[in-house]
Amino acid sequence: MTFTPAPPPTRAPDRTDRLLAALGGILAGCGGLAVAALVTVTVRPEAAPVVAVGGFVVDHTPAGVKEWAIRAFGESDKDVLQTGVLIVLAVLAAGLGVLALRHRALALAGVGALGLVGALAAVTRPDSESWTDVLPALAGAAASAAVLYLLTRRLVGPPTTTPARSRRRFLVAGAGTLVGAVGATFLARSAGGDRSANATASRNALRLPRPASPAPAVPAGAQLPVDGISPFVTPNRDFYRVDTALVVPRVDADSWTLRIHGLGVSRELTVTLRDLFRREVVERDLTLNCVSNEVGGPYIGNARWLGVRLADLLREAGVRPPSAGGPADQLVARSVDGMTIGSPVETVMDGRDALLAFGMNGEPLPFVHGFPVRMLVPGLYGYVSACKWISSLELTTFAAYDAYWVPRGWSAQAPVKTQSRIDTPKAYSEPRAGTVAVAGVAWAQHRGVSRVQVRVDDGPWQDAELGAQDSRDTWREWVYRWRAEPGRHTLTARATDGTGAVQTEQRAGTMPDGATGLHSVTVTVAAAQGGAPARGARPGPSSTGRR
Ligand SMILES: Nc1nc2c(c(=O)[nH]1)N[C@H]1C(S)=C(S)[C@@H](COP(=O)(O)O)O[C@H]1N2
Ligand SMILES: [Mo]
Repeated sequence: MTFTPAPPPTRAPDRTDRLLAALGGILAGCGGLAVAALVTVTVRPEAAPVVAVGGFVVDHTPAGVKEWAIRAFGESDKDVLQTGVLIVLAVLAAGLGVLALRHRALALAGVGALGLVGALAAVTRPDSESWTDVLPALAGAAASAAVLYLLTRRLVGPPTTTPARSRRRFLVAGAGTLVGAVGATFLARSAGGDRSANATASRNALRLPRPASPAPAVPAGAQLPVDGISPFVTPNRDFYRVDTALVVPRVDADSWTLRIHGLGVSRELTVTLRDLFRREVVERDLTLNCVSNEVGGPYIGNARWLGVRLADLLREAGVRPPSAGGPADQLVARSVDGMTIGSPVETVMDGRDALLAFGMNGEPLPFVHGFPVRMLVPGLYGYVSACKWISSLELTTFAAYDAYWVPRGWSAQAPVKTQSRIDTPKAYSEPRAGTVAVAGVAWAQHRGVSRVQVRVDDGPWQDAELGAQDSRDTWREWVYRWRAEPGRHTLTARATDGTGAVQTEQRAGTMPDGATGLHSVTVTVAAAQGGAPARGARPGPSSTGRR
């Protein structure tokens, strides 16, 4: 009689195994992302899988959803997006972990598929210039698959070990993975900082040239002495930021060039920053605003810019505007991150101060605002004029080429619409009865603002006092001294531009070429002498105590 061993007892995975397997999937994902981060350091920050997939999502999100996201999340929209990508990834990773319990090969194939998605996203980004952009995602997927394999093998096998022992071994390996992933991520962070050191050093070392054509001093009366009104010049740190860049491009000023080419260019030009510094440098105050700004919204700022006249450079390249027989009617600016922004050649060359700017409020452009050089055209919304991190200018036609936002539903041409905003009092505030300064800003770049009026409830339009006009390319402050009576009141403002056209009260959304309508705020005026808040006061610390 021979002794045959009994078949090994196979243990069906239970709830705890599945939970641990899901955790294992997530740990494998963390390990993969950490390895991807390390490899990213040797490629470029934009090739990081989460960044690349996030960029793909940005480019393919329907316009309506994007507008909603900007409204809901404001300038943190990018963090929200990346967090969203990470959450989706975590859910998929947990699922693959559970799948690996029974169908390990299938789960590993799933990890590979995720790696391919990341790699494809990275290498198809418009700014991708090398196949090496696939490396972070592929290396990450390989690492992730290895971790998943090792962890699940500990969890389900070998059958001779007790469940408690396999789980202990799993947890030890899992903790090791986590420590390794965190360490690798920190390492990648610090090494990544070194990579952009050149750009930072080039910005720190930059000495801006003196303007041959300085901007006149801001007139004394441009800034009204009213509490709560926008500062006439927006400090750089408060200047709004709108762009699609999930990683802020860090361009080395010393190796930056701009190429001017295309239809009707008789002398193609490539200029360096030093070349621009040697040209006639001009300084101008210009107000920039975003087409996505809702009536009363925050996406507008006014700064003192230093740069060169774009029209001069174009003329040097032999470009003629359409009115002088030039064949190109669109100037397409391209940035290092692949953004394309189209402006009418006629507008850029009509004598206004269209700039290639390298200075902002006395310092080199901040990285987020386009260092080393950006474009600005007074009178046009940012998405059709203000290309940051600019790398080339191509002359073409509107018929032949749609810039980035055009197939996404925005107009190819978009001059700024006349608008006014009430900065103070704030909506739902409770000013005291008596004289209340109702004040804000109004803008109609390149046409100027000639009048601002305020209406209280359904009353007549009353003229506001205007701050001094700096230039017709800047916004203008205004104040209306209101004799406020107790109760609930709605204040509305409207501007008239330099051509005499009154801001329309017709409401329109931001899409496709800028919002219209009048900004209103509702306030509740409290009685003058410290008494009870007026009826209708909003529930708040001052009124809840009385109920
Ligand atoms: N490269 C690049 N340039 C860009 C954008 C962008 O997404 N990428 N956004 C444009 C838009 S929509 C606006 S409103 C302005 C905003 O400039 P700011 O961020 O300096 O305020 O930049 C413009 N230039
Ligand atoms: Mo914008």
